[in-house]
Amino acid sequence: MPAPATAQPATVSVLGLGLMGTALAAALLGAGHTVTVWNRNPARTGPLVAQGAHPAATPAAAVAASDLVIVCLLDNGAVRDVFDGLGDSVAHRTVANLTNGTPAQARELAAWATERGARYLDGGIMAVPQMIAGPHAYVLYSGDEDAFRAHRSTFAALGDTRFVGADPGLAAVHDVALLTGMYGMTVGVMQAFALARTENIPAAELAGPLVEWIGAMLAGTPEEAAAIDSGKHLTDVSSLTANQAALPNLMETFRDQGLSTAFFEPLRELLDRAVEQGHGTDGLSRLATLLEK
Ligand code: FVH
Repeated sequence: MPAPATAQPATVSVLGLGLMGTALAAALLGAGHTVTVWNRNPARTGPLVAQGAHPAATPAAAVAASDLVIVCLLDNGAVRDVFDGLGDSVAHRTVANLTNGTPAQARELAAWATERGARYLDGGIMAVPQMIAGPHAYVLYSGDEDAFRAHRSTFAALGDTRFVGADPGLAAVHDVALLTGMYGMTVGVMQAFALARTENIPAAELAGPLVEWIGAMLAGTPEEAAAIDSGKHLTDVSSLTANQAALPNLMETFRDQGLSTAFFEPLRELLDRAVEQGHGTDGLSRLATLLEK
């Protein structure tokens, strides 16, 4: 269901004005909403107040000012600290907590909010601050679906809106899964740059080929997903036995160049175990089934 094209002006409070909270508040102001802001260090409210935001002296005052309260703090420990000081101000409000956290934390915060008469949404922001309100930003939401629908046109000021389920933990599950893919890619790319440096190859020279190669490999992700969902890991692309044979060459190269091989160890352990268990002719999708403890 697409979000409404235009939003009625809403009252929104933003708790937390770090890099991301500041971008969220600025986007809401830019969309014409009435925005109240609070930050632990009040100096950070200045630029937003200059853009038309209303400063709140306390989190409770910020919550009292708006129907919708967007929270974006460092972590959910900070959120819990702030929530503990809210008292009854949170009743009848919708709280959208876009702080990065775990599914268990989201469920616990949802229970806390619901007990106090609030509607709770948890969220995962799939963007860096500079992307907020741009075409590639989106935010995952889970929790109270009626609250999501009621405020969806306001959320649309931040980026695309994606509701992933009524279980408040689901946005965090999706968020953590997507971040896991990102960190895997980022760490791999940094390893590639580290290797290039040992031969004085400028990082810039490797950037284009990395984008081209990783992009080509990522294009196979839907096939990998279909293999995992169906349990049919047989492939004519690249067997685990072939990957197991190639990995020592990568590790030896890093060793020879004076670099750590730690990055490769988890992959080596998985490949060895997969082949040992008789999955040598399977594709890499098999590895996703071998992580359960
Ligand atoms: N920045 C990004 O690219 C990513 C994109 C994806 C989503 N993440 C998550 O967003 C949360 C906030 O990230 P941030 O980049 O805004 O972080 P900071 O700039 O470091 O700002 C942190 C704010 O949290 C406040 N804060 C910290 N501890 C407490 C506390 N105990 N009580 C109250 N507020 C607290 C801090 O306040 P202050 O230091 O200015 O007083 C900032 O407002 C985060 O979950 C990312 O994972 C961002």
